[in-house]
Amino acid sequence: MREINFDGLVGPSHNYAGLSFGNRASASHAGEVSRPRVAALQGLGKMRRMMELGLRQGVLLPHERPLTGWLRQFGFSGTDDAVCAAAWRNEPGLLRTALSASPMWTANAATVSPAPDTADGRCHISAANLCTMLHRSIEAPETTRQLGLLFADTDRFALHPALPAGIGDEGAANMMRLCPHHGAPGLEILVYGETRPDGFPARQSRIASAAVARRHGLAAERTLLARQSDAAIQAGAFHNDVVAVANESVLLVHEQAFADQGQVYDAILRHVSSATILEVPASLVSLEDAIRSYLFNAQLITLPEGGMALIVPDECRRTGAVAAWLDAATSGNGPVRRVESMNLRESMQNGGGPACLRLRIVLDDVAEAALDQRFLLDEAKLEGIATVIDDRWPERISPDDLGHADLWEDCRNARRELLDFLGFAA
Ligand code: SUG
Repeated sequence: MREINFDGLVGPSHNYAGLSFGNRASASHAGEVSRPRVAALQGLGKMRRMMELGLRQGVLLPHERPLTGWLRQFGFSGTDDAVCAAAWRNEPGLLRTALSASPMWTANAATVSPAPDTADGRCHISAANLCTMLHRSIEAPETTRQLGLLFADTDRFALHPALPAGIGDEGAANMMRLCPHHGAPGLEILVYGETRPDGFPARQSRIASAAVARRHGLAAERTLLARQSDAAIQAGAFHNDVVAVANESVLLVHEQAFADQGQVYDAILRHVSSATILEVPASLVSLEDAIRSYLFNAQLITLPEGGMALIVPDECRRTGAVAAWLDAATSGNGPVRRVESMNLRESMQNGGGPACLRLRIVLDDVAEAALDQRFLLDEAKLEGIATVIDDRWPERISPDDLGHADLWEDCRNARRELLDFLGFAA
């Protein structure tokens, strides 16, 4: 079995509206000018690199923006442009919400339990409701539609709808899977948080994590519900994947990621006795540096030739303590053979690193063949997507542009052309 990453293609409306309370990057870049074309090409560059490294790569599609149907629920009526114009005049925050390109962060699209972990031997997928942030709560219907196409084969896949709103579920960003190798039954660690009064919100609730485990038919002895530390949430780790990442038998984790760090390590070592836990102490890398650099939002991948690579954002090299830790970690005989830095600055400025941009799925050949192949990439599709981005994605979006009909039209046309190219009717 192997892992396939499905990256969210950065949509043409990518902008900095500061919509995500508790996400420090989103807050600090609010009001800046975004560069959607560069952003999408940066994301595509990561997909290309993964393919060069010998991994299978897929893509999930940008959602319709502005999401006029959603705005109509607030009493705005008329043509699509009239709806957007009235929203901009009366409730600009709603139009900003309806223009968010946040579906790019597909680690939040769903939680995936591969077939070896589940009672019925199918791969189970739960779409996330993302109900804590308004702009992300509008994603689930379109995400569910795309996942329904991708995983249409019900002999291999079971797709569960998003949980009811009010019970925060933010998907795979809050799940880690530890196993001797991808195809073996894994220990699934579902990480939740608890909201403190006056603090940043915890976006994954314990009830949601427990529900996902039940729905997916996970064995109790291979399931751990672990609580995120308050310190991590308050430092800006709004998802667990900002302070920890796992791949097969390796966990890379900050010392202050969990409320009970020992409980997590014991469970891992009980399940995979040969596991390697690379704990980064706060004395070497503070939570602040971890969150600024997004060290733990790396993609830790198994290379086809053996060994693992860590795909980190460029910001890691520019954060002294993190760069030093990376050099030390790769100089010895550890499991991480190499580190590659990627420039994902446009997404990073909204709090989305390499791991946020991908949904990982472990599959065998038969299940892979059962996927809707339109979502899988090859060289020709990469080229074609790059051409559509070059031709159609806006070069820049300033905060005022969000209220202009030209931008709405450009976003609709850009997405339509991409969907046409990939064989999806808009
Ligand atoms: O949900 N940023 C996203 C970043 C998601 C990162 N995902 C993972 N850690 N897996 C969020 O906070 C910013 C949008 C804005 O401010 O316009 C935003 O939604």
